[in-house]
Amino acid sequence: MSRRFPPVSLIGVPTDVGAGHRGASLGPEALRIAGIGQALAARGVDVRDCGNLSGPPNPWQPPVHGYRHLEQVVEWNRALMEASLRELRDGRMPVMLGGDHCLAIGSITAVARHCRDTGKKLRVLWLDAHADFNTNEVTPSGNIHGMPVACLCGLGPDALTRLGGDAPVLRPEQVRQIGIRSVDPEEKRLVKQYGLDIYDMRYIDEVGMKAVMQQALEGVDADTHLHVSFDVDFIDPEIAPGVGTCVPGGPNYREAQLVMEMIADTGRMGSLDIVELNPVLDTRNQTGRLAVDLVESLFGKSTLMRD
Ligand code: 6HN
Ligand code: MN
Ligand code: MN
Ligand code: MN
Repeated sequence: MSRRFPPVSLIGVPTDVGAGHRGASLGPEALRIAGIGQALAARGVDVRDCGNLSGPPNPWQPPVHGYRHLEQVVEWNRALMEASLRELRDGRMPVMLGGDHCLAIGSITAVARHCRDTGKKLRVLWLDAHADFNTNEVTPSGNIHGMPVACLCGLGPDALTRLGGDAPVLRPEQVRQIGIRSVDPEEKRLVKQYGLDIYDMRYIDEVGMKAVMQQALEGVDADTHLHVSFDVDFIDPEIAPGVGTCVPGGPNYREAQLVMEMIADTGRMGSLDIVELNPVLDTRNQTGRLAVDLVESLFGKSTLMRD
């Protein structure tokens, strides 16, 4: 069963500088305590825990020109981009233990660079309650964790859009967003203008998760690198309360599992972010344990043996 999965490198990114609540910086340790390393090893995956990256502390300042903590966000993402690229070049699958969702800028910039070098097609699956497509001009909060997809598509400050040199890192058609149910008014206009492929909760209710995932994975082939950006607030907060920005009406346990199982079936996942877990808001690491349970399914654990 480990055949389909390359060796994994866990990279802890203990930061909450992009968020509006403190606490996501404790996410990496909560995921370790929930047993992420052991769970993957038990799946037969070769796991190396690289420990935590270091970066600037959270200065807890108000936004400046529509960005809160821009300098700190840039510094964390630069460190992550370099660390992630190192693991990718070493033939390993980086698994980012977040940390708030701003870290997807560094993570995906590294993956895009690696795909360019190796001639792979990159597809990003963005599992989230939010579209994360704000800019400093339209953001209601100034929190950069609400902006990573826009930055990756070239909308944002040079320091973030050109972290790896070239911009844009992604074309909108490389992204599929699943589980979306909270988009700010001006952000809505932007996602329409950029033509983002959004499978929102209404669409999931109407056609069902299986059809949604078939569509989101259409065209994925042997030359595809799938990057999964898993924001834990994707899941319904009834079962995943440990997040800073929870929105009711998300996928239930089985719907979330099906998403992970269908991604695992492709055998093409090459990198993964696990973000926005906030242990301070959780109950006895319930959400941390659920995240690990879902990640096991991403690595091929299903209810029945289908291998
Ligand atoms: N996340 N759209 C809101 C904002 O402040 O821009 C919420 C963003 C949440 C971001 O959960 O990664
Ligand atoms: Mn979110
Ligand atoms: Mn997010
Ligand atoms: Mn439902």
